Formats: sequence, C-alpha cells, structure tokens
Amino acid sequence: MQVKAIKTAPFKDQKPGTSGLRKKTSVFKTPGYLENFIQSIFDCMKEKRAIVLGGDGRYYNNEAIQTILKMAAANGIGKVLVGKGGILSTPAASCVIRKYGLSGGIILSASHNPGGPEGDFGVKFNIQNGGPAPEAVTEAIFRRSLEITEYKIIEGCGEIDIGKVGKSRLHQTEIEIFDPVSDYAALMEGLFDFERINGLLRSGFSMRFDAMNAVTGPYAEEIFERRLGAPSGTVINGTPLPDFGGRHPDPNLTYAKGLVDLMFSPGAPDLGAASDGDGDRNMILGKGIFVTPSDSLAVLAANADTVPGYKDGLKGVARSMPTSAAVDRVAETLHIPCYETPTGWKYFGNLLDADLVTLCGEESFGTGSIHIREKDGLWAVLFWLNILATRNKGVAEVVQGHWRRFGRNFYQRHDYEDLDQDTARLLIERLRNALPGLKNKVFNGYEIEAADEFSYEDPVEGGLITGQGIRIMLKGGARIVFRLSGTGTSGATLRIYLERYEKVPDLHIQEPKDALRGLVSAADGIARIKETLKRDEPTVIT
Ligand code: VG1
Ligand code: CO
Repeated sequence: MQVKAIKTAPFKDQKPGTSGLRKKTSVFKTPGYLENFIQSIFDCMKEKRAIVLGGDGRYYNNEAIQTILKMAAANGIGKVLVGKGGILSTPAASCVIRKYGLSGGIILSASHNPGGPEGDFGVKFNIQNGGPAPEAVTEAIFRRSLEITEYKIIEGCGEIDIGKVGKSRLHQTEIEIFDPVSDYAALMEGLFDFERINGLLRSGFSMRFDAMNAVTGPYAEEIFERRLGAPSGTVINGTPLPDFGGRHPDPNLTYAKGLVDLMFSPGAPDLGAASDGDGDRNMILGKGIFVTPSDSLAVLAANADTVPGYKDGLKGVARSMPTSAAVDRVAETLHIPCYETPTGWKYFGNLLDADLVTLCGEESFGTGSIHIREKDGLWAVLFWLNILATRNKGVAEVVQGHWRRFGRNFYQRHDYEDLDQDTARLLIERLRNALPGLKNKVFNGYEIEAADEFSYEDPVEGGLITGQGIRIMLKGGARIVFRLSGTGTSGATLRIYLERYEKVPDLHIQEPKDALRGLVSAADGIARIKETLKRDEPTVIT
C-alpha cells in the first residue's frame, strides 16, 4: 500500500452550481474527473481532522466512495466517517458534522436529478457548520480545479468494506463505518413530541410516505414505523435503488404522481408526504389538498409554538427570493424579521449561525431550521405531524384556517426544461435590458410597479451577490420572477415563478391555475416566452 501522486490535467467545467457539482454520470466516470474535483476540495480544506462521507445510493455511489476514501487517506485526512452501505442523507450528513464537530463532509448526490448510467451524479461539499460550502469556498475549489496538476491516492489496498459498522485503518487514516440513521433519528426525537405523534398515529390517523426509492427509506422506516408506531406499509418505495426504480426522485405533482393520485382519491390517507433523492426536500399533501412549499413554510412558522423544539419562539425567518411572501405575513404578525436570500441553501447558513433566523425555506420543496444547516425533508413531515397532533385538525383545515387569518398567496412555478442554452440566456438578457423601461407598462391588465434584477448583501459577511433573478412587481401585490436553474446537467431550464395575493376568504377556494391564469398571460407578454422558446406549455408546473 502506498501513496501515489497521479499526474492530471484540469477539466474546465468543475464550477459548482446552486448545490454542488452536478454532471452526467458518464462525465463523472471520465478518468480523473471525480479525482480532480475531490483533490481540489482537499486542497482547499484548512483543517483535515475528520470528515463524513456518504451519498443517496445512486449508481456510482459506492465506486466513488472507494476512490474518495483512498484519496482521503493519501491526503492526510485524520478520520473518515462513512454511512453504512454508503448511505447518508444530506440532512443526516449535516447532523453528523455538527454533532461530532467534524471539519466537513462530502455528499454524493445530484439530489432530485435522475440517476443511473444515463442519469446524473453529483458531489456536494459541506463545511464545519454542517452547511453547504458558501460561494467563497466553492469559488476557491473551482479555481483550484483549473490549475490542478496531480492528485494523491493510495494504491494497492484493495476494496474497503463499507457494508458493516466498525472501525479500521487505511494508511494513517481511521475509517469508521457508522449507522447513518441513529444520530439523525435521535435529533428528531429531541425536537418533536414523539409521544403525541404516536398517539395520533394510533388513533386511526393514516399517512403515506413515499421515499421514491431514494435515500430516506431507511430513515423513514425507523422513525415513522419503528419509533412512532405507524403500521408497516406507511413508508412506500423505501428501498434506495441505484436508479431510483427508473423514476425521477423529485417530490412534486409531476414526479410523485402516484402519491398525488392517492391523496386525491376517495380512500386518501390523512397525510401524504414524499422526499427527494438525498432527503432534503419534502412535499406535503392532505386529503384532496396539495400544500405549496411556500404555504408550508408559513404554516410551520405560524404553528411553531406547538413543537417542543421551537416553543420558545422564532428569532426570525428567511425565504429564498422566488418563494412566495406567505411567510412574510406570518413574520409581520409575530413581529420577527423576515430575510430574503438568493436561491440555494448556502445563503441561509450565515443567518442561522448568527442566530438571526430559526426557520427558513424555499419554494422548491425545501424547509428547514436552526437544528442543522441543510433543508430537511423528514423534519418537515414530523413538524406537520406535530402540528396536526396538537391542533387536532386535518391538513386542509389547518391550511384553510391559515389563509383565512393571513390571506392566500396563490403560487405556481413553471419550468421549461432542456432548452437551448443560448435561447434561454437571450430571453433573460432581453428582460435585463428591458428593465429600465418596464415601470408603469401594462400587460394583460397588470401594471408594473417596479422591476429589477435581485441582488443580495449578506447581512453577516457583507459582500454583494448579483444576478439572482429578474423580479417584476405588479400593482396589487402580484409578482413574476424569471431565473435560470443552476442544477441542471444538460441544456438550460427557465423557471418562472408566479404569485398573487388574495385577501378575500370567498376567493381562496379557486384552483391556483385559475387564480393565476391572467398572470401567466402577463408573464408571456413581458418575456415573449412561447414565441422565443417555441414551446406551448412548461415541462413541469408545481
Ligand atoms: C434548485 C432549486 C433551489 C434548491 C436547489 C438545490 O435550484 O430551485 O431552490 O436550493 O435546486 O436543491 P435551481 O438552481 O435548479 O433552481 V437540491 O434538493 O437539488 O439539493
Ligand atoms: Co435534494
């Protein structure tokens, strides 16, 4: 067994996006590609005491873990904790980094992107606080990847067994294979009223959790079925599969259609939920109702007093810019600050570290809190269960009551996927150029009150982050946002976020598509979407 320095040449495209580096699996399998990126991470780590390593179980997970372990040992990392079987959800990784004071973590996942040889693979690097590496760190890693000339790896050591809990050594590095579920489950038990939720689940309340054959299966089975006593079969698609059973592990109305159909059928359970590839997203449904992630965040904030972990109140809340303003109204009522950040969880880290906010969330099915530094799918489901158990109400009743109290923010996101990159960029560029002249213009009856390109100054670190989406604010409180996705691996994805506030309770019962129809036409008028993209409909509406 010896440390070898292997000569390599930079790949020019290792710039991390909204959340880590995501590429086609075939790209990651190119000799040197994974190695270069991992070496760039190690080169940028100031402290190399101990890291956690694992992934969402997708195709290439275990091969990548073998490579990374050999590289970690060659790079003098003191200790590597590896989730048994290579399994580790993103929130569990964050939990473990914080609990054991590690130097960071590497999570192998392309989150909600499909997996398999034809699918996507990804690498995320988290820092000491348990959160995604902030912009300054990902930039440094990218710069390093452009000048790399060699990577270090142990050769001649054979396969490392990651299938059994236990400790071993590789060169000077301690390797500990640990149960990826127990620390996370213990954290959840400390936050929520498990006794009360157990009572609810034994009182005839029924739920269905779709793990989408991704990472949360083992976590959900342990927490819902074993610790909370839900009947077996509550968790469906609970086995992590390398190709997610051929599905898109994205919990939304399109890709979790089976669950959605069940929740809108006559025999629907009381609660339906799902999470994504790496377990940080959540979708919440009640009998005949889909809760938008923006509304979900607002409901959690308004009912946080029912949950033991948050009973002392919230310091503040934060949402990403395209997320609806539903939570802003709750913050106003609670007299707490509400921060608006760019898209991506990395921007919440400083606010949480500085204790400025307790809850945060994104419209893209992400909700989380100060308990870790990632969004957390199962945490959100437990939060809902805790609310339902305490309030003794159904999902629809809670949501409709919320609208009556705060008004309703009708909300939709329209995604146009797999676009030609130049065409998508051109559309945004044209909007940017049109910004100065948009004020007071009227599109389909909507008058533009203000329009800009969102930028953000981190209140803790300072530093301006620019180019974070085109915002069109309309008279009467409606809003349209245009931005390009930073997580795709082929072509471009245009996201259009539509929102309209409605105070009048009698009008809350409309379908979002009806309530937003006029706004959709206005968006098309402003950006000439159909004409430019030559598409009649979005690929996905959530
Ligand atoms: C998307 C979402 C964003 C989320 C990111 C990572 O990014 O819009 O809100 O933080 O995915 O989530 P983009 O740039 O494609 O819009 V995950 O669960 O994929 O780590
Ligand atoms: Co995810």
